[in-house]
Amino acid sequence: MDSRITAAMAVRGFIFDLDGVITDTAEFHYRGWKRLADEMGFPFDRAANEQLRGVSRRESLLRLLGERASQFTEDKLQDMMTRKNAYYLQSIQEISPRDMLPGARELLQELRAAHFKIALGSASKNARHVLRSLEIEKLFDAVADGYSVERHKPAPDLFLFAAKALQLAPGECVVVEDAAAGIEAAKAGGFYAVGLGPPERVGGADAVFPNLENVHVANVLNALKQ
Ligand code: B16
Ligand code: MG
Repeated sequence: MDSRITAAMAVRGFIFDLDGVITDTAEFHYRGWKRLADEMGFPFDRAANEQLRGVSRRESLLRLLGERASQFTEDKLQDMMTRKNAYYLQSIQEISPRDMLPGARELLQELRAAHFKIALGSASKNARHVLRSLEIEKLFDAVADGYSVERHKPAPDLFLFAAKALQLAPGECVVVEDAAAGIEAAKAGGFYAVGLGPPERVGGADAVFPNLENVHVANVLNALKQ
């Protein structure tokens, strides 16, 4: 039997990224960074924000600052991250179960009903807070977030942490991601990767969908066999 077919049949768990997959907190991250950049007098726009998709808070700040980063002490960098996070937390106060991206809740529920194990694999330190606001904490067997590992995406560490928590091997798990750094992390760790978004961004995945709308377990497993 073709090795890809055998492997897709071996899938026992799913690891979901949060921002851009389950809910769209990207806009709130953008507004937080934009407010900080405006206050500091740094240029920042939506195009620059695309470079921050899926990367950690610290790496986001370093990318935003570019060559300016070396002018700042560690204390000042920490201060800027704290300020941005305060703006972000203010803006996500209103998040509710209505803010799930189309198809996400349905797929999570279908996976649970079919007894797949489910983990979160998000770079965010606010991930648990967001899961609670969306009222979906109970759908996850494990949570890997911004506190779980030192090395962030594109390193595979976060997804390896999630797989271990699920007691599964990487080859038994599908990672669902919207960021190029996340796809790179999944492939580096030996996971199946499902990319959500344009192929220019997530084309390195084993299967690509525009988003999770009308995506069922069977669609994912069949796409992995292609
Ligand atoms: P925080 P994900 C990522 O979430 C976001 O996409 C990214 O923009 C953000 O900088 C990162 O979390 C860290 O978030 O500041 O809340 O710790 O896509 O990995 O779910
Ligand atoms: Mg993401």
